[in-house]
Amino acid sequence: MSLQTRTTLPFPGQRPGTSGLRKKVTIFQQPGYLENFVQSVFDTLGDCTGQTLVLGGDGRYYNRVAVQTILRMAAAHGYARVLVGQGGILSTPAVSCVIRKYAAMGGIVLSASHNPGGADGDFGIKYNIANGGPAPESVTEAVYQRTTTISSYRISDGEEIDLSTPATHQLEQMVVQVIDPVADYAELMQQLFDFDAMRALFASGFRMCFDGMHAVSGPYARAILEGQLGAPEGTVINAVPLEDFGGHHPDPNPVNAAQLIAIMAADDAPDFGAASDGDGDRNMIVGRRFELTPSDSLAVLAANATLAPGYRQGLAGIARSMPTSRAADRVAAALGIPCFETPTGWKFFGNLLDAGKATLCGEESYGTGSSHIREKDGLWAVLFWLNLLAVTGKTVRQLVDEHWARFGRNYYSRHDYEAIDARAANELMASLRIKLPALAGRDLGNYVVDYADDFAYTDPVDASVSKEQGIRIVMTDGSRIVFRLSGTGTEGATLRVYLERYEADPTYHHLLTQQALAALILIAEQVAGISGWTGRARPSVIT
Ligand code: VG1
Ligand code: CO
Repeated sequence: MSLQTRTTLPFPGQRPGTSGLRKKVTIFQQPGYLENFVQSVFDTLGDCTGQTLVLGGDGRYYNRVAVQTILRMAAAHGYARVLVGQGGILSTPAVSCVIRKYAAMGGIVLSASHNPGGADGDFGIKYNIANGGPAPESVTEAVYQRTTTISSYRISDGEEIDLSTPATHQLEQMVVQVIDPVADYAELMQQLFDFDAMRALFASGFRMCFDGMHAVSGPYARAILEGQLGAPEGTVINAVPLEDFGGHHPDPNPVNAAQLIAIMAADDAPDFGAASDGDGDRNMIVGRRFELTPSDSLAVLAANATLAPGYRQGLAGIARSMPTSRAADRVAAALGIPCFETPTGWKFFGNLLDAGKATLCGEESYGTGSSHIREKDGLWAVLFWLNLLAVTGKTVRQLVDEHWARFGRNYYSRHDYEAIDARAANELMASLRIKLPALAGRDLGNYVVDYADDFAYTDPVDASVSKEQGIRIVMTDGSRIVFRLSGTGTEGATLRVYLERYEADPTYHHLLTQQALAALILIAEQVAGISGWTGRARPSVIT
């Protein structure tokens, strides 16, 4: 066994997006591609001698190969110890939990999250820092710069490590500790939620369906819901992680989790439904014949947070990404706590959580989380809801109806135009940017524009500035249209159009969402010329 330095040439385009570097598997399979990126991460970090690294992924195709490569590279960089999930598996929230619990220097998550997997699908890699959260832009940008000049990487030529059972191995001077991927995470959940109340709920005959989407959360959900809370076997469907997620998009929204939606719409539907994504950090909450937006989910959790033991002392603040609906802002105002508005991507919540300024965070893209870790957390959100259902004895629909009656309803929808021509997408955004200064005060349909801008964020903790984070057109009644380009896709560009309208009057709280937003949808098309630029008459996904 020996350490080697191998020469390499830079690959173009290794700039991390909203959440790490995501590319087609075939791109990652090019010799040196993964190694270059990992070496650039290690070079950016500096001295790793004696440190602990956490390593795991969502089990998608190429996960097993990448884990072995990264172990051999870590051994060549002086790490004292790598904690790696059994089988190379760790959900994104579990990585965050383990980094924090064992005071690791950081972790590497192998996932392309909600993107499809398999040999023709996507792969991804992301570095998380010592607080357990995604590296901030300053780090990801430095990594990218390093990838453009890299000329060699260091690696051990040691043997493949057996990851099939929890055990300790030696690789060069480094200890490889294969850990149970679920145990630490499950222990954290027990500290936050009322497991007795949830056990009693299941014992009373309460029925639930959790869709693991053949992704990483299946084993976590089985261990906690079926194993610890006594939910009947079969509560978790599609529970076995597969390298290609069974050919589906592991994206928990009503379009991609159609099986769960059908189960929850049936006459004999269970009381509660939920799904998570590829790497286990997203959640979709579904009531019986009732779909809930993630923005509303965040607001309801915030309004009822003190019902869960881990949040009994109340919330310091709430943070949401800019395109997320402003339902949570109304709760924050009622609670007398601040509500922060950040750019899209969980990395922007890290500083607010570390500084104790925010306790709950959420994104409209089925992401919810809290200060318990530094990633969004799918199963955590599901358990939070279960805890609320257990202690209130109410249904999802009742809790949400009561919430709207008290705070009003923020009708909300996101329209995605996926895999469109990247140049056309950029031109659409550029032409929209030019129009912004002239929009304020103008009539658009029955709306009057209050202001229109390109969202820029100054981090309240470290004063770092992030520009061009989404174009927003805000009406005088608080309704909004937001346009942004996705930073996680791997084919062409994806345009996201976010639509929001506030309705205070309970008589109008049960309209069909797309109808309630029809006037704004029309305005979005007229202002941005979406069909002209994209050649698409309608979005490919509506959530
Ligand atoms: C999307 C979502 C964003 C989320 C990101 C990563 O990014 O919109 O809210 O944080 O995915 O989530 P984008 O740039 O495509 O809009 V995950 O679960 O894919 O790590
Ligand atoms: Co994810």
